[in-house]
Parts: sequence; C-alpha cells; structure tokens
Amino acid sequence: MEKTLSIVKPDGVRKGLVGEVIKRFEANGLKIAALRMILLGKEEAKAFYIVHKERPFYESLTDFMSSGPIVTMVVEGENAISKVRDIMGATNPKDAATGTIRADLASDIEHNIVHGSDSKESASYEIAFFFPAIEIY
Ligand code: 3AN
Repeated sequence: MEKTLSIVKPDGVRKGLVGEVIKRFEANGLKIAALRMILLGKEEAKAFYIVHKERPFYESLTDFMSSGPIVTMVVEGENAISKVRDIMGATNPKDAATGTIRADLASDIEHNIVHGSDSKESASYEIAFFFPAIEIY
C-alpha cells in the first residue's frame, strides 16, 4: 500500500469538480485516507511549491493556488502515486491522454484541476505539509 497527496485546485473547486475527481480515484480502486478543504495563503502556496521556486511560472502558479479554496486529500492504494498521476493525465491538458481528468476537464497547463505527488519523497513531504498523522486513516 502506498499513500500520495492529491489536491483539487481552485479551478476544480470553482467548476464543481470535487466529486468528479474523487469518483475517478475511487472507481480506480483508490481509497481516501484524509480529506480537507482549505484556503492557502500566498506564502503557504509558495512553501508548498518550493521545488518550483526558480521556474518562470512560480509567481503566477502560487497566485492561482491561493486564489480560492482547494480540497487536499491523502489517497491510498497499490501504486497510488503513479495511479493518481495516470488518472490526472499530463501536466498540459493538450498533451493529456483521452479519458484523463486533465484531458477531459482542464483548461490549460496552469489551471489543470488537480495535483498529485510525483515521487515517494514528494508524497511524504506533501502529506506532512497538510495532514498530521492523527488525521490519516
Ligand atoms: P504536475 O502537476 O503534472 O506534476 P509540475 O510538477 O511540473 O506538474 O508543475 C506543477 C504545477 O505547475 C502544474 N500542476 C501546473 O499547474 C504548473 N505548471 C507547470 N508547468 C507550467 C507552465 N509551463 N506554465 C504555467 N504553469 C505551469
């Protein structure tokens, strides 16, 4: 069993896609082990995306991620990290495979509905960023 951190981003919440994202995870055999809606401050968004601090899109990404509430969740299952990324699709919705969340529902590379940890290391960092151990089931 593996755990990963996923987020329904502000665009996903605004478009009413929280249930759709969770439904796709559960339909693929994944389980929700923790769940919370929060509004990130700009500084918190910058801390979460610290690995991207040198990237040209860091400012606009962290503005976007603090522009409205997000739903954070710990998702658990066999190969949960790669499974969630497969269900999400490629970062740019234009490159994402048909049937993935981003191909079906996202508007562009920045506003791409959903986040999923990209490695065991980032999953550990990202889960601990949002959830104390006592809130993960
Ligand atoms: P992923 O979310 O697919 O793992 P990353 O980790 O490369 O993608 O990028 C993190 C986030 O930064 C993406 N989800 C997206 O919102 C944003 N992003 C990535 N590349 C760009 C870009 N070229 N322009 C604007 N935003 C980007």
